[in-house]
Amino acid sequence: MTLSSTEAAPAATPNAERVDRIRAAAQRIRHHALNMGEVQGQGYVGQALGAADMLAAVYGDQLTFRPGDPHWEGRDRFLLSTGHYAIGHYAALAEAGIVPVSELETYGSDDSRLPMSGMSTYTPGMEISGGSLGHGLTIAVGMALGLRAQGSASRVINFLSDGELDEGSTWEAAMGAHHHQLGNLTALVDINALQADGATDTVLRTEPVTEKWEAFGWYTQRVDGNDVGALLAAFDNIAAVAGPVGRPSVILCDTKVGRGVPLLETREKAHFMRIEEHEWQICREQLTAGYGRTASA
Ligand SMILES: Cc1ncc(C[n+]2csc(CCOP(=O)(O)OP(=O)(O)O)c2C)c(N)n1
Ligand SMILES: [Mg+2]
Repeated sequence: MTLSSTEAAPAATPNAERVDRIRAAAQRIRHHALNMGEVQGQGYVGQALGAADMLAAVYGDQLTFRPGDPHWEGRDRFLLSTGHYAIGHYAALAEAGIVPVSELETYGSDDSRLPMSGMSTYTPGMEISGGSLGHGLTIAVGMALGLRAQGSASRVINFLSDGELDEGSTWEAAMGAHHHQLGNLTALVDINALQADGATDTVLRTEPVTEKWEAFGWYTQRVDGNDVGALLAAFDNIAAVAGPVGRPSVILCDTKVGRGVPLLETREKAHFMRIEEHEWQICREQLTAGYGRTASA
């Protein structure tokens, strides 16, 4: 892990039981995502598999919430900017007990509470409708500011993607968060090196991305987003410096699209995957065969 900002000493290594618990949750999130993807035969399955460790760490280790009362005022807020990642978010909401696991099979169907792009009016626990990219962090800044003004101890975590870093509004929000010293705000960026039109570095290069966030005044860490131990350690480092007033924090997470399913890790058209009928079972078997196994390993 690269610890870029200097004010926090690295926290102790997260204990094995905690890491194992979150890794197991991530594995279940991946299985849910495959099952949901099969309902449609296609979709943003690769992103769900890639971000499963981040989502498991957030819901299983970081957020305070009441599963049966998604609007509870004292909850932490998790904002999914990237509406197309909803499949992974629904899997995490099921894992968290906010959405019944049995409902996941309705994903993307007419009248389902789980549309293919995340909608706050449809789904319990979905704080925003984030499909129009570049708005999540702006909303998160407003929420963090509002919560602090109300004297709330709740934090705001915004999940965004590397493609969203192409949006000017993201950087306006980043500047605003630092200006207002939103120590209750964390951005979690999935850097999967991919966008709808191809590789991020060919569409619009965002690197050196760590230095950019640092220059905007954020407490910046960059980790392997498929390494649960590194993710938890990064959150622990934030906890050591966080407060209602202070630097906003960002965890830049390098992930692999399709992580855990070698068949999908090597797909050329990875943004929106078409998966053949006979391949779903292969995907499940590959996932079951070993967490952390990659196409190159
Ligand atoms: C404002 C806006 N512009 C364009 C789109 C179309 N769009 C949908 S997903 C996507 C790719 C965004 O990049 P990223 O989230 O990194 O893609 P992924 O990693 O999921 O392939 C784009 C451009 C959109 N949803 N919103
Ligand atoms: Mg991407």
